[in-house]
Amino acid sequence: MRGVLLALEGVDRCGKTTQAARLAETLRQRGHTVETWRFPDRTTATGKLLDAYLSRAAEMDGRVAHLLFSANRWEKADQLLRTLQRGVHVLLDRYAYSGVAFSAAVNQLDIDWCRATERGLPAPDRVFYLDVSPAAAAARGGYGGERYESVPLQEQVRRVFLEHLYDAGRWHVVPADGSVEQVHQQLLPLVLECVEAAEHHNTPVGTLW
Ligand code: NYM
Ligand code: MG
Repeated sequence: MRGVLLALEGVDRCGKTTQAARLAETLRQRGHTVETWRFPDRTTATGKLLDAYLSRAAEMDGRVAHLLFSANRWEKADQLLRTLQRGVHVLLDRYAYSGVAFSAAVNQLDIDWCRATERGLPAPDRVFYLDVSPAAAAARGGYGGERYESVPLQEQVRRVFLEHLYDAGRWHVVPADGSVEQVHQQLLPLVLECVEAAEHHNTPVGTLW
């Protein structure tokens, strides 16, 4: 049986990284094989350019940044499919939805143009949108260091996620202003349901969009 592909999405500081680690730990305790992957992957050649862009060490046209974020996913797509085929579940800490939401909201790029570069990527079986209010996210540690980390921009990003990318068939919007443990307790049954369902029917991995 292939692994399931699950994406955690949301604005900056919504708790995706923390929740991905907690979910992976809980799934492993229950005997599942899980990997967490994060995008952008800052270790690759494109990732290093993106890290410089995000930390403001480099300036870049918004379209160029968008294409690099997209390339940063495409260069891992085959490896992602092979990992799923080995029966490993993959939790994605951001994916193509962040790619479209940030580029469209922050650099005012056309949404269809932004979506086009993601078309054909492996599609997550489920997307968990961690819905934190931008003001609560801003109050969490470390906010403000990178490009895009301001309350008005994050509000626009949230709007693109929920008004343009939300897909009722695939997305769960999980309120995320609560504690790590409260959010984990909301996410866990939803994630377990996907993982356990996958053990019964082996549908092929879909593609975006
Ligand atoms: N980001 C992330 C994008 O603008 N496009 C993308 O495709 C992805 C995956 O990068 N502010 C933005 C969102 C974040 C920033 O992400 C870095 P993180 O999860 O803080 O490392
Ligand atoms: Mg960040």
